[in-house]
Amino acid sequence: MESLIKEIHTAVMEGQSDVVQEKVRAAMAAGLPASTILNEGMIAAMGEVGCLFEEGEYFVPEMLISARAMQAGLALLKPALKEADVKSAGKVIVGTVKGDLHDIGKNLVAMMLEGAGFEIVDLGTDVTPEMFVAAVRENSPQILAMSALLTTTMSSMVATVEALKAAGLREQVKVMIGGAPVTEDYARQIGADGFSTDASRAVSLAKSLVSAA
Ligand code: B1M
Repeated sequence: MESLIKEIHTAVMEGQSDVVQEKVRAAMAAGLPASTILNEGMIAAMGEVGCLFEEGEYFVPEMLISARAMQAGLALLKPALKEADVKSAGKVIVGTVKGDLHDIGKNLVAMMLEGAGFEIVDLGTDVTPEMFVAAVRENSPQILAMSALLTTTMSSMVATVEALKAAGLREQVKVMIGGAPVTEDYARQIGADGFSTDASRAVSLAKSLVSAA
């Protein structure tokens, strides 16, 4: 039993989607709880991937491959997790802002957050402030996470924060932002609650925002 969890852990770290799926199936067939497979196998592995990335041992491609392997396993676990009603770490709306079609970083952030147990509502790319506001109203998330890769689209982040205020929703949701041109100063300027430089740090930020709420 324990060795299956170890094998899932290793396969996620090595980004072997097929092996992750094979071992997750075996672990479920052996009667291991979905929450154990998720927390001790996959989430723990993604946590380690995050540490290795921060230490410069892993780079974006390795992190992406691990995240994909984790998603492959998660797809098999999801029905069982719903049945077991495993507590979500929080709900996060994610999207790339209006006018911006870059989604690789945003997807990586979403995958890492999902790997850490957050429930993700991904609005995709080219998301207008109105679409973000509507999604916050509809889903009542703990966090709204916006990504921008272009200096010309960053202004949509402040427009979204203002739109949240105008809709009376700003106090109900924490706003985190990121993307290559985004800085901590900019986050402060526009009244966001947090900023992170990469997907791994986005997870620690999201956790701290939820626990501070
Ligand atoms: Co574009 N592009 N692009 N592009 N593109 C950049 C961003 C650019 C820097 C290239 C350059 O000129 N050197 C430049 C922007 C310049 C600027 O604004 N200062 C640029 C440009 C100009 C353009 C076009 C305007 C080009 C044109 O058509 N003339 C055009 C715009 C289209 C549009 O969006 N409307 C365009 C188009 C494209 C492609 C479609 C070809 C493609 C995108 C494909 C896709 O995403 N599906 C593309 C690509 C691939 C890039 C580069 C080469 C790579 C971006 C990437 O995916 N990086 C990029 C140059 C570069 O960054 N070196 C470039 C890998 C990814 C993992 O990193 O997205 O930074 P990143 O995400 C990181 C962090 O930023 C952070 O975590 C992630 C993982 O660690 N992060 C967050 C991101 N979001 C976060 C959110 C968070 C927290 C952290 O919390 C919410």
